[in-house]
Amino acid sequence: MTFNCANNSHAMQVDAGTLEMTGRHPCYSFQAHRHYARMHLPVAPRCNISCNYCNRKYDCVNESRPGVTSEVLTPEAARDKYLLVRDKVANLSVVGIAGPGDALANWGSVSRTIKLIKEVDPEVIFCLSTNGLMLPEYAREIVQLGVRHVTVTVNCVEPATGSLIYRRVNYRSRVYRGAAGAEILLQNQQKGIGFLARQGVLVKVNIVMVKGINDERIPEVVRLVKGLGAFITNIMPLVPAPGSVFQNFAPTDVAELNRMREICGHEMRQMRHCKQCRADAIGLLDEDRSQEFNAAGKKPAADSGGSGRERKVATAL
Ligand code: CLF
Ligand code: SF4
Repeated sequence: MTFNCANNSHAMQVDAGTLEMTGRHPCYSFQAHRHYARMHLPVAPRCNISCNYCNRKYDCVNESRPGVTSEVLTPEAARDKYLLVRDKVANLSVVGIAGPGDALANWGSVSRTIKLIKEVDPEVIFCLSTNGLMLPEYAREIVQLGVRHVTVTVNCVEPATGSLIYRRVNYRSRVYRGAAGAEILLQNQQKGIGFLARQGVLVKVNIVMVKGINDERIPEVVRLVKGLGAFITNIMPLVPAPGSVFQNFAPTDVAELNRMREICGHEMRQMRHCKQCRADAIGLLDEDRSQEFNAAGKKPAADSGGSGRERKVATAL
């Protein structure tokens, strides 16, 4: 049985099982976010690109508030933490992997984590967040593992704008800078989104709105990813990360953000309830309980000022 997602003129076929999962996914369904909890497992410390809004001392800004750092877990420790949390958090429906680096730059650990958790709980919904660089390599495996919800951050459609956002792209053991790197990244994002959508995966596209950089061209991004079969877009504010290239940029104006969501809402479904959660977030989107489950009861760093308590995250660059 399939469902025709008529909100997108590029109709996509979603099977009934995926649709049922989506009704319990707090990010993909506004209604679900009041009732269903997610937990993030921070098993992905490395990243393969350098975004100008990122400071790699912290979690991936493509999905998280800057200034938030998370512990890193091995796949086995992640499975054990999942079992502990499942017993204590009601309506835990989704296990997401959202950093603290890029999920696909750590695919060995990420895929092992998914397999280990599936062994103990075949019913849980898995969700991944990625910059999309490695999607052409891993999209098939993602589908084979049964992951039906993937977020890709796409900030622009062409390399010239990309060169203002991405400093470096580390791809197949070579470093590409400026527009050359952006071109590889954008092509891989687009290939990956198209492939996943054709396989019935619901792709959420995050877009970080940066005034003077990509803000005027966000409707083009939305049109492009709609054409590729994405399910929903999530236009997020820039929250300038201390120590990043964009640290002195103004935070995205809320009225301008809402106006852009409104404009793009005529094109396709918009997420408006994102909390830019941390890479080890646990609970309802409005009620983070991660500190309760932090290793050995240590208080995790959650400051925005780079106070020196940050954990140094391994990075590929
Ligand atoms: Fe996590 Fe992201 Fe999956 Fe949700 S979060 S990997 S899609 S389960 Fe949700 Fe958090 Fe916003 Fe992300 S509120 S930052 S959109
Ligand atoms: Fe930082 Fe990598 Fe995430 Fe970009 S994709 S915000 S560089 S962790």
